[in-house]
Amino acid sequence: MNRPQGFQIVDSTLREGEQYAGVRWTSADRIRIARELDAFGVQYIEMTSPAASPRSAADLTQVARLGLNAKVLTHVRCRIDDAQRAVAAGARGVNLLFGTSPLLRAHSHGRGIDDIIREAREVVVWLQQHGVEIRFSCEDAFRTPLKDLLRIYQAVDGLGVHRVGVADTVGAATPRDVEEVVRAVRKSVFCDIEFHGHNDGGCAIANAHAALESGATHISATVLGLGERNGITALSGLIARIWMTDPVLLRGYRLDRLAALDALVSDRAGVPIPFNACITGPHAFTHKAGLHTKAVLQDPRTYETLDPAVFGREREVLVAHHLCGRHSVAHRAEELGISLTDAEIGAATRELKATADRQPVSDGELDALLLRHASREAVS
Ligand code: HCA
Ligand code: CU
Repeated sequence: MNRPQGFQIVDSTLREGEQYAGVRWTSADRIRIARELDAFGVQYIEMTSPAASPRSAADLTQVARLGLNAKVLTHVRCRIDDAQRAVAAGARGVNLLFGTSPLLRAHSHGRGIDDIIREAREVVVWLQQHGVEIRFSCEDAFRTPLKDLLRIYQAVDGLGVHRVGVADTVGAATPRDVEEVVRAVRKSVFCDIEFHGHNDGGCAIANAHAALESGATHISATVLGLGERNGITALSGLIARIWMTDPVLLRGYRLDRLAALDALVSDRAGVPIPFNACITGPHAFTHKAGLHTKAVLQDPRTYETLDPAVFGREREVLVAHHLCGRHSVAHRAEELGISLTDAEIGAATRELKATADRQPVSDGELDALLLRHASREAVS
């Protein structure tokens, strides 16, 4: 397995993200999200097709004119009229897609593989005359026979597209499937390779990482993983995953802005940050059980592979509960400037556990309990 040498993020919060049920970005949302994505450091911002609605077209133009570092792309059907609208709206690049699996060919557009290649050629050649970056993606690539898939990719690679896209549209691929297909594509084309993976089987982040390890150069992701059904690779999950194995690849990003980006999108989408979101989940750096807190208080690396400080987040050690241990209790006493003997810490811990078994204990109640144990000693 070769370590990836580099990669680029194609953020699709403003395209795939708005396919999540209930999401409806306003023009102001799109601009704010685009600016925040740019500040974080994504290389590409993919926006909904201008063919989708008048507002989609106008907002694409507005975001394309913001002068961001990120290249503003739009995602369109592989049709001349869509491509014309994309160029007219001012997109710097066009992400084309064509359904290639037997199911989509039968029920979505009725084309054969030769038709797909012919129509792709027409659109790609037209776009080349207009100087935009071109990506061609096979929708439902993992349910497309590999020989059909490679034939299409080789054809568009031969035309000179910048990237091909490999899409796990139904979220059914495993990391092994991704490895097999992306490696085969890597051997068949010269251009860059983008991976886009849905999360129906819970593998979206793992699959994106497998794609990188197998030769993909671009990963499609959205903030919070927003997308059709239960979404796609979440940006924060992708970043966490890469940080653990190839942190040098994250040099160019403002990792300390990730939490603010997730918070902005959560607020604008009306979707809470999932409790299990990597890095940005509300308790992603909270330690609770006594065994954990004891070790973390000595050296956080015992139970943390991500350093919260890198991501502008803070570590939290929970004490006021029945799973507490004497070390976390002693630590809290120390924070309060209360000095307790070992025996007092033991007694305070026992009382805390017994109380927490009966009812929730607030932080204030915990502190009062510790003060009581200290004053017992002072009195006696
Ligand atoms: C969709 C399209 C897409 C496109 C991905 C891509 C998918 O079905 O809405 O262009 O690479 O998942 O196939 O999001
Ligand atoms: Cu998708």
